[in-house]
Amino acid sequence: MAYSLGQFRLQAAKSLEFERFQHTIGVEVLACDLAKKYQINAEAASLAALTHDMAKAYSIQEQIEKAKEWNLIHYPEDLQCPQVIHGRVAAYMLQNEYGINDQDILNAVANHTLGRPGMSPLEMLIYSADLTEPSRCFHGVDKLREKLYDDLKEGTLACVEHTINYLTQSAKVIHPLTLLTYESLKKNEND
Ligand code: DGI
Ligand code: FE
Ligand code: FE
Repeated sequence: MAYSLGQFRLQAAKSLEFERFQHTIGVEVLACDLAKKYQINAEAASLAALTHDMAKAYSIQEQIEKAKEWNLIHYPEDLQCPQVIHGRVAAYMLQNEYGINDQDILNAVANHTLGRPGMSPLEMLIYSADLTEPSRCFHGVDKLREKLYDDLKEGTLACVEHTINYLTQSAKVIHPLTLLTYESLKKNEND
């Protein structure tokens, strides 16, 4: 690997606001712990965790401009709620500026906000650790963490359910990928 985990950690410390950096380290700690439990590559989990929010070093307007330039806008909702595109922007940068070619890592970063149907274990891990890392403190977060330690897929489904409830209660647009992710995990549960 051309860039070490230490370099990505340092870059996160330098480029992100302090709270965002703390969150990033929280995602790494939880993702690595869960990776050990579920026999997922811990180095891949660390790398994805450390870089998942790297595009947040840019303003939302800059994220939109980069996403347009790099053809990363796939749904009208991407521009209606542009806070959902920073994962794809980060994955593009990882591949094209940092030479990361592990598709599973790139997918985990790209899909950490919305998920996608048929997520891999690493993608589920980063999606869920992002929502439940130690510094997140919303009502019900402990229960979500417990579920994640019981069963990665069911825990991830509970995380998507939580997000849908939160978005509904705050009358926000639910992105089609959020719903497709939910349906995919639910179907899988019933298979
Ligand atoms: O980047 P983080 O703050 O660590 O977390 P994130 O990447 O999961 O989410 C970024 C934002 O995206 C957060 O405010 C929730 C929002 N979001 C996630 N799914 C949807 C969504 N917003 C809308 N409108 N619709 C969605 O389906
Ligand atoms: Fe994010
Ligand atoms: Fe995050």
